Parts: sequence; C-alpha cells; structure tokens
Amino acid sequence: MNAMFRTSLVVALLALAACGGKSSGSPATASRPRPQTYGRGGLPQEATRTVEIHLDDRLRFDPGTVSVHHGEVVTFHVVNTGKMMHEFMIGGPDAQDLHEAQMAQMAMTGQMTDGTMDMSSMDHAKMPDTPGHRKYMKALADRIATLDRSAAANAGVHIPAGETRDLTWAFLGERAPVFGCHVAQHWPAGMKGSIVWAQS
Ligand SMILES: [Cu+2]
Repeated sequence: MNAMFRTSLVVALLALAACGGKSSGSPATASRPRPQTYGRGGLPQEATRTVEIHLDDRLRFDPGTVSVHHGEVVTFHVVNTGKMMHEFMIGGPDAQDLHEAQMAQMAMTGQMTDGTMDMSSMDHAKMPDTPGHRKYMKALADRIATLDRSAAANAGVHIPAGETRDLTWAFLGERAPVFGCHVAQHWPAGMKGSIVWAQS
C-alpha cells in the first residue's frame, strides 16, 4: 500500500464520517466530541415532528427555509425527485465548508464519480503529478485540517435518484444550522437551505 493510497483512504473515511452523522465511529470524533453549537444528530424516536423536503436536479431544496423551535427534535424526510444523486447535510457553516473541501479532495483523487462513492474506480495513474497539482492538494489538505478544528457537530445522508432518506436533528445548539448538498458543484451552485427559529 503506497502513501498516496493510504492518504486517499483516510480522506475517504473522514468524508464518510462527515456524511455518516449518527455513526460517529472515526477516531477524531471518538477522542474529541465536536461542539454542539448548531445542535447534534438525533434518534428517530426523539423526534416530535417530521418535515418533508424535496430536492431535485435544479439544485434547490423545497422548502429552502424551515422554521423550527429552539430545542425541537425534527426528522427530515428527504425526497429526491431528480435523476442524480443528492445529499442532505445539516450543520454549521464550518462543517459545511469542511465537507465541501473533503468532497473536492475526494473528487481530485478520483474517489467520487458524480457524487457516488466508488472506491473500486480509483485509478492512480490518472492523477496528474505536477508541482501545481501538488500545491493545490496541499492547500486543500491544510484547509481541511483548519476547518476540522473548528467544525461543530453535523450529519448528512446521500439520497440516490428517486429515493428517500430520513435524518433526525436535535436543535439544541445556540445557533441555527444550515443544510446543503455537496455533490460536486451543487453547493457553489446554491444547493443550500436555512433554518430559522420559530417565534413563540
Ligand atoms: Cu445535490
């Protein structure tokens, strides 16, 4: 196993942990719990309400803004009516940026093909090995390391075309999180939504 492959594998596992939410089995989360500034993942049985969210290939969530009461535990029933893979990830801005950078890193190392994790397709011969590429990858890795120190708790699910997934979030943090999709180019294209605190 060469060094590049090991690095790629670690990155894949980190991204999986970020995607996995409830299954927080990575050493990083085990040794240092993430701050719950924006809340935390919840169990389905804790939820008192279900909010249905539709998403599709126009790269928008419907609704794009969800109103919740502070302290509420909500299950999001996410319906993908599009023809491509999408994602529903909830967390603070740093967690979103971290996940975006991790997904970019995975795309650059050939581990992602249109949002679908495909470890079997890793082809290291395809990777450009130029000073410019190495500099970019180093900057990306540094950014990931920095964001990893500040990102609060988060959770996410990938939703294949035409399928639905549930994700439960406990809004116990002091701040309202945001949600988004980090399949390549979706987040920068505006595939994001917001949570607002319900008054009263
Ligand atoms: Cu998407």
